[in-house]
Amino acid sequence: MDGPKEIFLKDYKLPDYYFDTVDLKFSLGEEKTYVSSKISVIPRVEGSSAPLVLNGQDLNLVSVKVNEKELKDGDYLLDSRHLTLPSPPSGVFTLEIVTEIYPQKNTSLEGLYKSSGNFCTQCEAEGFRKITYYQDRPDIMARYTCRIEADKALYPVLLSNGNLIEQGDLEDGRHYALWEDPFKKPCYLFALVAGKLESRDDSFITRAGRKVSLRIWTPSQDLPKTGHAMHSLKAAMKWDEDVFGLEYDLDLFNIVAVPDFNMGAMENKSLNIFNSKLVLASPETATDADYAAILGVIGHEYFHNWTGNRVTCRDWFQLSLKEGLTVFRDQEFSSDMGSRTVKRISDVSKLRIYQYPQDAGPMAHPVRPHSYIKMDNFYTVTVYEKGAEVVRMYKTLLGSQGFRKGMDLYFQRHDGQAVTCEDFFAAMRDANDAEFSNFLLWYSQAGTPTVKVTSSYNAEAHTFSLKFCQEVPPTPGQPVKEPMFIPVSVGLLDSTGKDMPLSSVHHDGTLQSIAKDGQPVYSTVLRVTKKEEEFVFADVHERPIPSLLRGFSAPIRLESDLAESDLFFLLAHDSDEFNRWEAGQVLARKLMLTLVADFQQKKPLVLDPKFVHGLGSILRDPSLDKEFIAKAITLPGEGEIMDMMDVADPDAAHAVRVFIRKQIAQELKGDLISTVENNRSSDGYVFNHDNMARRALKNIALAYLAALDDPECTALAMHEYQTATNMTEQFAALAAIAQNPTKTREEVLADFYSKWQHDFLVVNKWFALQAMSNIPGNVENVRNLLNHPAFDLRNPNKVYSLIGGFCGSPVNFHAKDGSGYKFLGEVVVQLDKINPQVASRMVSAFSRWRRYDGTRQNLAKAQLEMIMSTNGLSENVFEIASKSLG
Ligand code: 0A1
Ligand code: ZN
Repeated sequence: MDGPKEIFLKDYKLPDYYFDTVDLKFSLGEEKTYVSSKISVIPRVEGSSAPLVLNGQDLNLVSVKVNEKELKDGDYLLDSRHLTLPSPPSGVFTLEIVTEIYPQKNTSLEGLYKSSGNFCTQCEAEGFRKITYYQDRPDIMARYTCRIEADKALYPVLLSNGNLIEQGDLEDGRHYALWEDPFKKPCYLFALVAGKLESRDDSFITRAGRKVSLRIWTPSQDLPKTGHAMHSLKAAMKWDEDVFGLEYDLDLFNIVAVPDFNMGAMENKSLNIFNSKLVLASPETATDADYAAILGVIGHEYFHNWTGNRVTCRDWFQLSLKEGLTVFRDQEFSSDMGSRTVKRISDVSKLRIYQYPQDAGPMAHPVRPHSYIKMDNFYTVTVYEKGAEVVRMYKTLLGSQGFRKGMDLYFQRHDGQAVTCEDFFAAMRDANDAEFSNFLLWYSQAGTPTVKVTSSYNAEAHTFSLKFCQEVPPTPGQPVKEPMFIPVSVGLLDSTGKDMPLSSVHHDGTLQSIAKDGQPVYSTVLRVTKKEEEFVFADVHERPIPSLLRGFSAPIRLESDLAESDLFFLLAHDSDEFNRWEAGQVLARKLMLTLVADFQQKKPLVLDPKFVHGLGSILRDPSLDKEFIAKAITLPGEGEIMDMMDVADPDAAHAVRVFIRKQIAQELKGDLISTVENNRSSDGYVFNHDNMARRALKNIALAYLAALDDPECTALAMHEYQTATNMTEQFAALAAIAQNPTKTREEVLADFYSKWQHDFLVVNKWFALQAMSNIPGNVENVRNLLNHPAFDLRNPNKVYSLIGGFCGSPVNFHAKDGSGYKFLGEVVVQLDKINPQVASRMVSAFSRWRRYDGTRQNLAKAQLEMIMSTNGLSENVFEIASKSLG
């Protein structure tokens, strides 16, 4: 067998053949399934006789016909990955292929597979080739019909993309449905579902007055839990009309929830398939975080109808064209439905916790990668979240209206096409007559830029200078970088904490006016484009405190020369709420790093009272949003602190975090207790900002208190657990109690399981909570949970909860005896045989092994080597493991 092949962006070639129409027929069976496809093929260049190469994997070829004539063995070439017609007819021709497949044995969950007895598909990125031989690439856009035939009693519901145009009964208890999708699409957007499902039905009237039927399909017992998903869908449809002028384009929109799914959800044209976790919710079983995730992901998949489906990607390197843009759109949607500041804080935290480490490790890749072995490995936080930051920067630079003009032009130019990131850039530029060509570096250079800022005030000249110096670190394959185009949003605070009016700035030898229409502005976006650059504000009548990178205007690491007192000042006064939070985080990170050094030198740990005082005033400030307070009093995680150390020390980072939490709990105990008491639910669960904010604040206060592990606080946590009427508060109380290795912990965990064992989504939370625990020696407990009757390696959600959760524990995954690494190594090998995509996500936990001390390095490296030496390793795991070692 050939070794895994790397595919490069620079090798992209237009296809030799296009497909115009594709008629699919599925005959679904328990033993085998037949798939027939009839494709009208059009050569790109008239008269071309280039070979036609089709992708195929794990298929049994039954027959191939060209222009209705069956081909014999020698007329085509077949290998384990391709079916090639060496000399197809010149001109337009018809190609008919029949394959036999075995969905019931498909544990990879790509292609056609079974989940809880129902058939469903997952074709992105390259799963369609597991259904039939095809040019499995997104620039092949065709019009599809799909006829599904199956046993009527077992599979009463038959769904595919587009409109249902015919259905009826057949012999032997079978029936069929014929679907037609009027829109051209790439095969990754094809979907089929067949099963015993029922739907919650609703409708949406578009702004043009068209009625769209909305259906959410689940097994009947889950239907009551689909109300929030339906509400989210309708809100998303309305929002896209209001904000982007984008209307839904068919008369039917289906969502199907399945329990076995590798990712969150999939935007197949008019037939979105979702991981059940992102559809099903009730106050008793789902937390506020689940409700928020459902809102965001329902929005995300719906928004793909325009950004992804109507305009799609030319090739998989362009993935961020649809994903970065659609994440940006779902972030904005969620912001508009809740609190903009809190949403921004959550998104930036996610970027810092997951994307920055990726950008600094062996898997670092640009938002548009240059190469891949398995595309599945590039559905990453870089492509999604950093990609969304890149889209956000267009908006920051061009303003809301300019951004909208760019979007309009993008659709005007490219509706129905498969395009590139340059096409998006060009639409933004041309719609605004903008000049920002080196902005494209955001797509091609990996690594998080570091920007150092030094400030100085000239009291005589009344000028205030900001000097920027940027550095983009080397990443695999990119040793030297060019300076990036970085929008830095800035405001200047006066000594009372108010924003100063900004009138003009000296830059590049010219004095530029900032004021708009003669009116002063209070925040401006500086365009930092060089390695070193200075901006000098004029007419600044007192020494200001600069508020830099407001709203996190670029995905960079900012290092400023602000003094501790300046940060406390910003924390108390900045009109940019994001930066208030950020000032607190900068202070916390500095403090934690100092204490880590003390811990390593075995010095006694002492907490700076100014810090506790700062948190205390935030906690007590009635003018602040409660969810903002909850975010502001949450300490950076161990990961973020380890990220800032030369050699990551999980034990020190964890010990320091625990120490600070206990200290804060001790010193603010009275305030924290009243926070819990004053924020209990008075009536039923409502999913809106005020109620979520109240619960968030109550829950964090309880978590602090329970860290003290004293009888009073444990009793309080027990009381909250027992009296909770919703999962948000019940689970938070359980988690609070479970911090400490006590008998109460064991009892409450057992109680929770016995209450919820019938609900697999709740049981997954229970697995995750135990897996993530930092209780010493937890590896053994997690190992035992692998054999728990509710656990199953074939279900990705369970793996993400238990194995993924475990890898998030600084103490146990990184246990110095190597027991955590050994556990993960063994699981990855086992899992790879079942589901390579999920296995490769798990193996990524090893990728930053070089960040740790020598002992840990050797132990982790040994596991990676063991994995690499495994027979029959998948390409997915091979790519991550080999790049991690390389
Ligand atoms: N396009 C989907 C996510 C998705 C990607 C890959 C998958 O299989 C490898 C499945 C789903 C989204 O962005 O929602
Ligand atoms: Zn997406």
